[in-house]
Amino acid sequence: MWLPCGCTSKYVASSFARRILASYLHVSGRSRCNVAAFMPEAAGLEGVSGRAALRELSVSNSESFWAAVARHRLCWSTAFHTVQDCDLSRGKIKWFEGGKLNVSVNCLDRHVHTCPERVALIWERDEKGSEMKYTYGELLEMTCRLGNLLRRHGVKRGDCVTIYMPTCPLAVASMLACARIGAAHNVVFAGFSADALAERIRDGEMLLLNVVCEPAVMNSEDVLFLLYTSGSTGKPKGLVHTQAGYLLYAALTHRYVFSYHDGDVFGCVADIGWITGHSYVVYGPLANGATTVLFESTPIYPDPGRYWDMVERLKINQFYGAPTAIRLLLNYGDQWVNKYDRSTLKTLGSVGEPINTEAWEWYHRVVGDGRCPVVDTWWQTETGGICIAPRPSDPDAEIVPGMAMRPFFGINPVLMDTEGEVLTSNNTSGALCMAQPWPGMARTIHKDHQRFIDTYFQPYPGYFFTGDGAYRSEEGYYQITGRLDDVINVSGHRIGTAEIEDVVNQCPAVAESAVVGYTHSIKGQGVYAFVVLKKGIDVQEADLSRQLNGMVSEKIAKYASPDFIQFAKRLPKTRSGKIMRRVLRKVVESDLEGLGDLSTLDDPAAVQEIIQGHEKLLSKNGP
Ligand code: 6R9
Repeated sequence: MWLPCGCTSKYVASSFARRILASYLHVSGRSRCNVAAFMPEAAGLEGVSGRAALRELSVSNSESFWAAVARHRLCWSTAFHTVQDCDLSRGKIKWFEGGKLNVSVNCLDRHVHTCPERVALIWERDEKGSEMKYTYGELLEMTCRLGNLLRRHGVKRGDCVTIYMPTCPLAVASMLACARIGAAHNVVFAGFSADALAERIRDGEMLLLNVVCEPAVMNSEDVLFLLYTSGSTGKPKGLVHTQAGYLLYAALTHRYVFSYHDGDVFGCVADIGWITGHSYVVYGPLANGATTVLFESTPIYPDPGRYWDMVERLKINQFYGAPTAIRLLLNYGDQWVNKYDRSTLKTLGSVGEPINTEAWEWYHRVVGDGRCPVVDTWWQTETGGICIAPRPSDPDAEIVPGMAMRPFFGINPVLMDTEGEVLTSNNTSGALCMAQPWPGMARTIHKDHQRFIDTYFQPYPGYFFTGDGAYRSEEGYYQITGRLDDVINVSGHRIGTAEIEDVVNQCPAVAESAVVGYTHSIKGQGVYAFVVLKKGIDVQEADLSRQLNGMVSEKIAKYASPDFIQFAKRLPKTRSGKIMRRVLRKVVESDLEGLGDLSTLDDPAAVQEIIQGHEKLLSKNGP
């Protein structure tokens, strides 16, 4: 027997009555009414008179906050008895114990019950105009058939199923089918075309299978999935996420960071093999009953207008993409954007890397016509969902270009100095840590809990260490400065590589850049910049190098100006678009043996080009 998700008639009646009552009351009653409209379950929380108070309570009394949200937003078969049982110093994280639920029921059945004909997925296939739509009813049937298929093949609760499929409905149904029968999934990036794969799967016995598949009753802390991410050492880590806390956090962030409302079409163009695909293509949107887009093509196929053509055709309301794609498209000019009607867009999102000012401005001014908030969302595979983003905040609250800015509900960021002390003032930089647990965080590294503790909890005991550096502005806003291992120390001056890249990228001839440090006999570390030029740019490399050095000296400091500038056709990137600085560092240190795991690399040929370019530069300029 599945309990309804807090939306019992009793609840609706009482919150309705409260709202009516509040509208007749004084000012605090009015803002209480606003809070109720903003987040219904928050209306029952003591002392919450506005959004700022709600944010404060989510940190100061996080148990009450998360209990109310979990009761209201998830559909439980047994209610939880303990909100949280966490000890960050030991890497122990447990949420909603005693609770039982099924993630696929939360993502499908409950919406099928209320609106079976609502479109769950729009599959934007490689050929434009060939999109296919799947209703919640159809996705549930597909999921149940696959669940039965897996069971027939002996897959049991607690097993782990590796999914190697491109971003397509069958892949989503496979993830949900695992969740339905209680198996964990492990999605890896795939190269098959979806059609080729669908053909193979249709060939199997699928259509004969029953469309009813009894959902397994799962504990809150049973494993939902593992996802591999390559660490800075190059040895991939299988991060483990569990059922209730992850789903709740993905759903809540999806709803509030993007201001998603019922009936919106949500377009996150990430591959499902990346955590962004898990949380914001699949679990967050489906838990909220949204229509979510599965983007199976590339931003420049058949031309650089592809995204915006899709926005017009599918009437997308929220668009969520990566800075690397924005930088790429900016190169091709505004005409590819202006050709299409983008009036449905309400929020634009960015994820994966710091978004440089030029790309942010273009995204905001050209793509969003200057009227859509741009949310630069900071988070990680480890955090499960967005932790720092400009929204939610008051509708007219300022958004600073290229800044993630504000912590989400329940998130308590701190900056640490090199001695491991918490920095309390503003206008300061440090190592970004989280002082409190939240439901979406990873629970362990698959088969290596000690590595989990050593990596995330041991560097700053009692805190979760993100591995990123951040700056907190005078106003208290956060700006991510990049991975801490991407910090260079030149003659005792610590400088984030992202800071230098931001200046280099401001040069109109530059499409993108990557800066790394290398061992320098005098300065400790030297600065080495890889620069990719915009298409059709014809300049003398020596002249441009001088210009870039001048820009960095002027905007940052003389010591930050690159010792070497290598011009490259492209940079080695992960398939989610992150520049692999780890690989670039190894090339520059001439440690080709130590390149580490390259399995997440988008195109291995890019590394060979970089190695050759580096050798050429060295032979010209000496070591
Ligand atoms: C979601 C995702 C995590 C790392 C993270 C940080 C970088 C992500 C960012 C950002 C600056 C942003 N990162 N979003 N840096 N601004 N808005 O990307 O997960 O693949 O695990 O990478 O990506 O360095 O630590 P994942």
